[in-house]
Amino acid sequence: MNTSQKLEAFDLRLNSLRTQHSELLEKANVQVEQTHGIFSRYTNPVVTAEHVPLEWRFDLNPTTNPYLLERIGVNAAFNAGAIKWRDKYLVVVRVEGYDRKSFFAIAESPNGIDRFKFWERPITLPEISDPDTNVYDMRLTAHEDGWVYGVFCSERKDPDAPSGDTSSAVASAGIARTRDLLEWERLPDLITHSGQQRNVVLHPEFVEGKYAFYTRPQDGFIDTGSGGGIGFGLAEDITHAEVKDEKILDPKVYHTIYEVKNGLGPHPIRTDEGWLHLAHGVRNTAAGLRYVLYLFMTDLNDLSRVIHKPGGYLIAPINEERVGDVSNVAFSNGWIADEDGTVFIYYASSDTRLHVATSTIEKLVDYTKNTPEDGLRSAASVEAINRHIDKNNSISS
Ligand code: M1P
Repeated sequence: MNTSQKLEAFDLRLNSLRTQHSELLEKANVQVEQTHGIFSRYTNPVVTAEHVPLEWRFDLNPTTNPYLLERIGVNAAFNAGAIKWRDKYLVVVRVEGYDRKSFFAIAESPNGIDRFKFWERPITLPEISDPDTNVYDMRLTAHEDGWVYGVFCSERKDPDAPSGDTSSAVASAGIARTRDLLEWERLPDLITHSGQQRNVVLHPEFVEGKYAFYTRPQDGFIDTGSGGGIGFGLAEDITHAEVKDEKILDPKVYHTIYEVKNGLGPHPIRTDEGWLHLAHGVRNTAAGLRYVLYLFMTDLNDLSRVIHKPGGYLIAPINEERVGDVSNVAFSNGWIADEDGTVFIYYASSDTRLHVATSTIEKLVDYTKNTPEDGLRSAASVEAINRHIDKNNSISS
């Protein structure tokens, strides 16, 4: 090919990439009713690796990239925090490169269900003196102190790993805050005294004049060991946050969907009946771990007291959601409760892509209050079904 043919090929390819990209970004999402009536899924994921701007992935200069090859690949776009911001629906996506490093980037939608578009640049998250190797799963909290906080997992190589062990890691809760979602101030990581931390969430209101954190203590990076469960504790000073005492409010339990471990999703939503929580539970199977999402409610005045807990899961991965980099995973760290009572649940499937499910506060509260609790035995499950049948028979007779 001579130079002008090369340039022509370059332009053709660039136009085609741009067309495909804008078609993807404009694609409408269609609601799919579910038999259970509790929430709706949508036909398409809301954010995928392909949504990432071409400018991040390609050198668009025909002189330095004559074949228009992708220079920086994006592997996945998933586990996103969420916030309604200036009438737009924003997700802070965990974007993972081909190099396995995750970072955060904001995508914005006019309606919360489709047309998500990334902002011009990913978030530049300041590092602290001991830099993170990897950061992921940011939970956003618009706190009553006026700041928007992002609490996320900060991962570093285990300094005590024996030589040759290049996998062992240590997870802790990183904290950053912003007033405009553009400039972020990094604060010291949360200090706890219970091992490693992932899935840490900041409560939006002061509790006893202090910052309240939901935690998930565990002994190792993957295994909970003697730790586990969703914990709760208070910190006096957010600029040097330390939770001295953690109370486990939602433990892991044998033969449940959260038998191996669990962790809070986004911060809870205040309702008239209590704080509504979305969490993930993990069980073991012959095919590996299975992550599903469940709801529970805590007391408005005693945040560490669970007052309603439906048995089983709300959202489990189905169909193509079941397959990805880490298959059989539904995970959520973001939801938005809109002024009209609509709830947008942003959940990721199999550590690969981001979806939305919609419901309402009223329906989710009804579900949480009235779904039978886990009876923890097969016989108790049958008893619950029989109570239903008896109730239904008394209506028809
Ligand atoms: O791979 C599934 C999930 O595993 C972790 O969650 P947990 O700490 O509860 O095991 C996180 O790394 C999460 O990002 C991931 O989706």
